[in-house]
Amino acid sequence: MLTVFSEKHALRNAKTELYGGELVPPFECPVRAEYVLAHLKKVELGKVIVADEFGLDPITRIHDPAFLDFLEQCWRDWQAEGYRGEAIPTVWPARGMQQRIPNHIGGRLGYYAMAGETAISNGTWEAARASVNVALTAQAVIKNGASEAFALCRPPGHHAAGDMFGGYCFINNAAVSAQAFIDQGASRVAILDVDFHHGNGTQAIFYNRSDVMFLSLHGDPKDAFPHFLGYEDETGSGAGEGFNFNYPMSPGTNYKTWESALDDACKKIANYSPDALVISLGVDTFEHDPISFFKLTSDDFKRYGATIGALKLPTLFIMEGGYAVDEIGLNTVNVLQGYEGL
Ligand code: Q9C
Ligand code: ZN
Repeated sequence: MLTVFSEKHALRNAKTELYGGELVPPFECPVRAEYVLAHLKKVELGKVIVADEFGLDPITRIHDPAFLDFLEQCWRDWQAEGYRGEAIPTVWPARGMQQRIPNHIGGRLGYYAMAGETAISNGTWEAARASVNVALTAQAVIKNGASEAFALCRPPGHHAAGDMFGGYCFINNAAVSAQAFIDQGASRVAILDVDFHHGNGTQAIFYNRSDVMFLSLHGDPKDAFPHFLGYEDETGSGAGEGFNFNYPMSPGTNYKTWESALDDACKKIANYSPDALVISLGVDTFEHDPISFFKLTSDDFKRYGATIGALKLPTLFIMEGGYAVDEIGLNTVNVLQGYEGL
């Protein structure tokens, strides 16, 4: 399988994440991508190519231009205030409050943020742009006839909505790629999100559409981030009714339970008969992930890769989460090798 990569991922190198009331080194860190790259080279998964530049047009098909301007300018505006730390929101337009976009960077941060753990700092915008270019390059490989490709994206994307960042995500790489398939003539695209966390951004983006089906297997929002989306009764709205499927699962969920959800999701995908399948591939379902509560083993990743491969659809794998960095290479590549029947 071909991999697309960009060294510019390393520009996303925040020093702080707000976690448990402390500022800690971010779980979503540069070595994640380096370890995945090292492991796929070690097992000779296939060629690695560098991302092309796609510009803003495919991104604005999904994201609000004012939101993109905010991401681009945020660090500069934050520094201009004279603040000494990284840009972290501390105020939100909560229930009963105005949904107007303020001038002050502190207000704009809160307006566009879905959560407070994700600091914006120097290079964040450039890395997020490189990440979506990685996804779009891999998407083009499939459009040009390949049956699969792996976009080694970093930073991840699935928590980012049209005008919202957070959960370590800024630009929704999976959504931009799915939209690119549609814009290039696909009638239907399915996005299967196997990251531990619910793909709230991707769900929100396609919630009222029937041309992009969204299915997510994740920690029950009652117990897991992002807490405020991802329930089973969220099935789509308007034209999108019946094209959104959530599989929330409890703390301690093992492969047997997780696999039944995957099998059900795969049946729905097969019935939908999409022109392309996008996998939001997070490996934070791993038993030793530091911030998650599923119990998948490294071998389980190979097993479910094979299940996805059995769909026999053009498949674009997009890297999302996974924070057990020592095993992130093995677990990610196991999915890709399982898919290839290895
Ligand atoms: N106690 C992705 O995997 N913090 N984002 C959760 C857990 C945010 C995860 C706190 C987790 C975001 C792409
Ligand atoms: Zn995740």
